Amino acid sequence: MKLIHTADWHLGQTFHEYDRKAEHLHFLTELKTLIRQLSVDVLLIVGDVFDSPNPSAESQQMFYKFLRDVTAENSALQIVIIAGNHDSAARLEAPNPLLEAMNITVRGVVKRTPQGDIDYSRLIVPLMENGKIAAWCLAVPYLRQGDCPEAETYSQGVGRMYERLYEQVSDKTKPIIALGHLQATGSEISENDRSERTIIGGLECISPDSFSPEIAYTALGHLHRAQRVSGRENVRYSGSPLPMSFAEKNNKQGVILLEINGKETKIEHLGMDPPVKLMSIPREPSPLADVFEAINQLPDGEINAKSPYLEIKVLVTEPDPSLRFHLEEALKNKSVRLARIIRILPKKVSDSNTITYEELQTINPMDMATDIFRRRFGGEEMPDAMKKLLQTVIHEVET
Ligand SMILES: [Mn+2]
Repeated sequence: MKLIHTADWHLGQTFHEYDRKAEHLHFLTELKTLIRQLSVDVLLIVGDVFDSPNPSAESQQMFYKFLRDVTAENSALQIVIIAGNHDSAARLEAPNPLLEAMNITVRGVVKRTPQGDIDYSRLIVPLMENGKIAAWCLAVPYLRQGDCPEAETYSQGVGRMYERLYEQVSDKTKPIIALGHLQATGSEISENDRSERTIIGGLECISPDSFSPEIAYTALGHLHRAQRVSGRENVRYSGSPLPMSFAEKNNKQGVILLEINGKETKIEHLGMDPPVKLMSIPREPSPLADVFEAINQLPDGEINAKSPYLEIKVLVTEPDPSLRFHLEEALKNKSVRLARIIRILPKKVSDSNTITYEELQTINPMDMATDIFRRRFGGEEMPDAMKKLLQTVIHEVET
C-alpha cells in the first residue's frame, strides 16, 4: 500500500502582496504526476489546506479542481483530509456529501454523541486497498481545548485523544496511521516564524509519546520544515510544499512517500523544487552602499512568474522615506521581485526603546507580557494562573 503524506499547502497565501497561485498550481500538477506514476493508494492532506478560514473563491476552486482531476485520473485513489488551525473546520467539511462519493474524507470538527461523548468512531477512517480494509487512519483534525477528553492541560488532552482512538480500533492486526495538526516536542520551528509559533512557551507542545509505538506512522502537519520528531523515524512532518516566509528559505520542500507491506514500513522524503526561489541580500544587514553593490550582482532580465522573491536587509542610521524608491530604482532590469525591505538600526540606536515592525513581529507575545508585568510590579513574576489564562487567549487569537 502506497501513501503520500503532505500538509500546510496554505492555498490562497499571498507572499508579501504577490499572488502565489502559479506556484500552488505547479505543486498540484507535480503532485498529480507523482500520484499517477507511483500508483498511490492514499493521499493524506494533514491540515492548513487553505491559508485563511475564509478562502477566496479562486483558491477553493483550485483545491476542488485538483480533487476532481486526481480522483478522475486514479479511480482507486482514496483521500483523507484534516483541517489545520488556519482552516475553518466546518467550512472544510461542508462539501463532504459530494466528496464522500469521490472516496474523499474530510475531518475538521470533533463531533459529540447525543450523550455528549466524543464521537471517536467518526475519526477512525478505514483505508482501502483492492476493496478491502488494509489499514486504519486516525483522522484527528487540529484540536481546540474543548475537543479533547477531560485533562489538566491541553497537551494531556491531546495525548488522551490519541490513546482513546487507538483503543477504539478493534482490529489492531492492520497497520494504524495517525494524523495530527499540532506542534510536537522535539521539533524545530523556522527561526522567527510567527505563522508556526501559534503555541506558546512550550506548554502546549504535544509529547511524541502520545503516539503509541504500535502506530505504524504518524503524519503531522503545522510545522513547515520536513522533519522527524524526537528521532522517531515514523513520526514526521512532511513540511509545506512552498516556503511560507523568508525564515523558511533553506527548508527542503516536498512530500513523504510511505509504503506499507504488512509490518514493514518504508518512508521516503520526495524532494520537490518550488518554482520560485527566495533570495535574501546582502548576507548580513549592510550599509546602503553595500546593498547597492549586492543588487548590482543580481542577474539582469525581465520579471516573470518565476523571478525570485527578494528580501533586502539594510543597516540604516536615520529614517529615510525615499529608501524604497532608491532600491526600486536600483532593481530596474533585475529579474527579481522585491518582497520586503528590512531596515535595521545599528546596535547603539536599537538599544533604545525603538524597535522596527519586523523586530516586533519576532517577539513572543508571552515574553512581552511577562516582561511588562515584571517592570510594572517591581520585578514580580506573573502568577502561573494568569500565565495560563493568557496562554489560552493568545492561542485562541493566533489560531
Ligand atoms: Mn498550521
